[in-house]
Amino acid sequence: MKVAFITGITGQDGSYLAEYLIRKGYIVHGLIRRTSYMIRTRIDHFINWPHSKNMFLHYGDMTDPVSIQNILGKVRPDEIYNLAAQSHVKISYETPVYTAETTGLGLLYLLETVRSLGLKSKIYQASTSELFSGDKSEAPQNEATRFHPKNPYGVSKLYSAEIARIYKESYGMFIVNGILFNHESPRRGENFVTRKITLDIKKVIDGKKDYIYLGNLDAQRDWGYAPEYVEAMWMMLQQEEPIDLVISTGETHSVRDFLQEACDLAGLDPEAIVKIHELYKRPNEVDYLCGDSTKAKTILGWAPKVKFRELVKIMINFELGRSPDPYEQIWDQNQQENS
Ligand code: NAP
Ligand code: F7E
Repeated sequence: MKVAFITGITGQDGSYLAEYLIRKGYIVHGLIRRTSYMIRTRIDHFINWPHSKNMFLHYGDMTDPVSIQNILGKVRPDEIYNLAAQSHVKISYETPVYTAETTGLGLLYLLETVRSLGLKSKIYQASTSELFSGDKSEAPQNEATRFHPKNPYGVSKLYSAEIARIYKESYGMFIVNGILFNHESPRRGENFVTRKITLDIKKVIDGKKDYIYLGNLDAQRDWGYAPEYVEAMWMMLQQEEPIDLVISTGETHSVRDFLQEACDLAGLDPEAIVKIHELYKRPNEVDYLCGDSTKAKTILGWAPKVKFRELVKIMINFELGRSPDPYEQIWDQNQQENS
């Protein structure tokens, strides 16, 4: 049985990835943080901690190298997925140092530990389309597009992407940067724009809120479905060589488009329920992201099934209690098609 270690296991991607790997027969170890209120909603349904036979959780923190050393020394994983991050762009302006430590330096602690212990673990680093400038003239963005981050989160991710490359080239370690564009799901954090919209639509329908307050509706994003993106993470670690790849849908839509589509599905008029508030605007914006995943299609055979309209439908239908999150069906379909 292969052993995987996931940082960020309580997050959107970490929770799907853990389920995906357990279904594949892995033993999964995850890093969790001490919190005053023990709530791990995204993983509660499939773990029976601490009694589960193939799933283990360890207390630690990406800013505490001792905790990383102790865990990796015990677990000695075949595969490491570094998904832990302060991942909110707007909040990275308010906590720039913490963001740099967790999202940037955290990977360095991990890489140094793997190197000094002499582990042969393959390492996946959660890189991002926030490495790009978002200038429309540079789209569609691919592996050759220049990096020019616009915010403290993006530059922290640039540090981790570059230190990953440096350790790969200097020490011959297997480390890949998955340059993933935005990916969403019913498990998306509640203050990212897609989930905020779908959650607030439900609150408006239930009479718990009169308005949805949003920031810049003109930003354009390439939004995919998170369960398909964790499949790409796993595929990248099954290759003979570590190759950095862009993972995206190739379609781009504005926040306004997402809002309109979600409201249409819920039978609401966005004009009547949305107000713009400065609080949700950023000091600088990444205007236009649209990824080109041709290389991932060629090397991994990966291509997303769920595009924009289907994604909005999945999120709204889940929020309004119309249908469950279909991630297991999508994984089964993709597996059948790939075998
Ligand atoms: P998420 O939902 O915000 O999850 C972040 C995870 O990191 C959580 O498990 C969180 O733990 C953990 N974490 C945060 N700070 C930590 C620290 N100091 N020590 C240990 N754990 C810490 O993020 P996501 O959407 O799943 O994204 C996964 C990764 O992919 C992130 O690195 C993100 O930056 C990157 N990424 C995401 C996207 C996207 O569209 N989702 C696109 C490209 C790249 P708690 O639960 O305790 O807070
Ligand atoms: O914003 C605009 C906002 O916070 C999307 C992270 O997973 O993807 C994510 O970063 C757009 C931006 O995601 C609100 O200005 C308008 O243009 O959902 P978001 P993000 O900043 O694109 C990348 C790939 C990552 O790597 C990150 O970790 O929506 N927007 N009004 C708003 N955004 C938020 N959050 N809230 C609003 O009210």
